[in-house]
Amino acid sequence: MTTPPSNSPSSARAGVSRSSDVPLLVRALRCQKVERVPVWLMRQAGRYMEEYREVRRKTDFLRLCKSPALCAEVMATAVDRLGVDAAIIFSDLLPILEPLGFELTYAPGDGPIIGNPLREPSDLTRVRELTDLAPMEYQFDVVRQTRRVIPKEKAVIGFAGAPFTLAGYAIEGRSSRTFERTRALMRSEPSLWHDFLGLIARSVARVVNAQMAAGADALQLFDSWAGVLTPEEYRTYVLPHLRSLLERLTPGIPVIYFWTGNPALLPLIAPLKVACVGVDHRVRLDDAINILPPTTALQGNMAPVVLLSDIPTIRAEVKKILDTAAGRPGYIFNLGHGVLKQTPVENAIELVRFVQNYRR
Ligand code: 1CP
Repeated sequence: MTTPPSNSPSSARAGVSRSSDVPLLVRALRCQKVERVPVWLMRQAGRYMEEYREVRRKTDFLRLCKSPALCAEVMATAVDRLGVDAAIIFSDLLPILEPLGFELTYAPGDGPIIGNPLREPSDLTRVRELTDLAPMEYQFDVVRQTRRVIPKEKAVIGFAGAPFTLAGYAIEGRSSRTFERTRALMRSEPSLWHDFLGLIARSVARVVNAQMAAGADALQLFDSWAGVLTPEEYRTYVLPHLRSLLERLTPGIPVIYFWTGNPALLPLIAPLKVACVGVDHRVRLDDAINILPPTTALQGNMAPVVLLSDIPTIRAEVKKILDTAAGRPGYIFNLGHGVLKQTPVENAIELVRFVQNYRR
């Protein structure tokens, strides 16, 4: 495959879709044939980048999330340095919990803390469904300002947490690797569980619809911790709420569903009505290609730890992934999960450049 210059008649003859109005990433999400594989990285703006650390020395994290001009600048700086094909808005999963009635802080080095986690049925009385979107207006402003500073051919991705992952933080009250309280509560208080997840799904749907209305080109729903669940837990306690969220989205929104950790969930995820499914590094890319319908795009797969090795190793890993995905319409290069804090920025830059220039 070669990359002819834009508007080349040969690309039109080859049936390559190249509408300059539609970002490359969005065309790949639609499984259209594209001139090259788009690439961006989860957590591409973050602690591994000196420019970000500089901003954080002056602003605490939650305040940063509520400063749209600064959020747009942080993401634009990362996009510019890396040369990636998409900007995800700079924000976080958890601020949406504030207008739902949760007290959120980020302790330095400790991650998010919820001061009043949901633990029993009476706690649900103080949880509010988000119907008035005014408290999230700063996030829609982040979308508008990011769209303004990012070149048109690059996509701006809005995002939110998926119901299970958001509920997990609201119930545990902090980061967890196992979500034991959350999984115990599903079983011991199923009606509380379903009421709470229904409320989250409706609230998130309103927020992400508003992100799209503010100018986002696509949406990523992060179910980062879904992999801690058994397939039965996922089917019974999570899928119905995920489907209800998806049904509430404005028709035509391209959604990327991101989850990690348990390849056994993939057959349950495959029938979801989303444009794209994230494939983390624990899933074999060729298995995902076989299991997902040909009309669903795929994103991801390189283990973030590869970026801690040397350039020849990184190139070899990227090549393996691109060769496996070659010919599959609708593949987006990304890591299986976020960029690690200790990643050398030069390695991330080289990765992006290599994906964009790779020819089989
Ligand atoms: O400066 C800092 O120390 C804050 C670190 C940080 C950053 C840079 C947090 C705290 N969030 C973010 C930004 C962020 N979070 C983005 C912006 C885009 C980007 O940098 O490219 C996005 C999309 C998220 C989403 C997010 N927040 C997720 C889903 C993605 C994932 O990694 O799975 C999750 C799980 C969170 C929760 C969160 N935010 C921050 C922390 C420390 C945590 C907890 C993670 C955990 O529980 O282990």
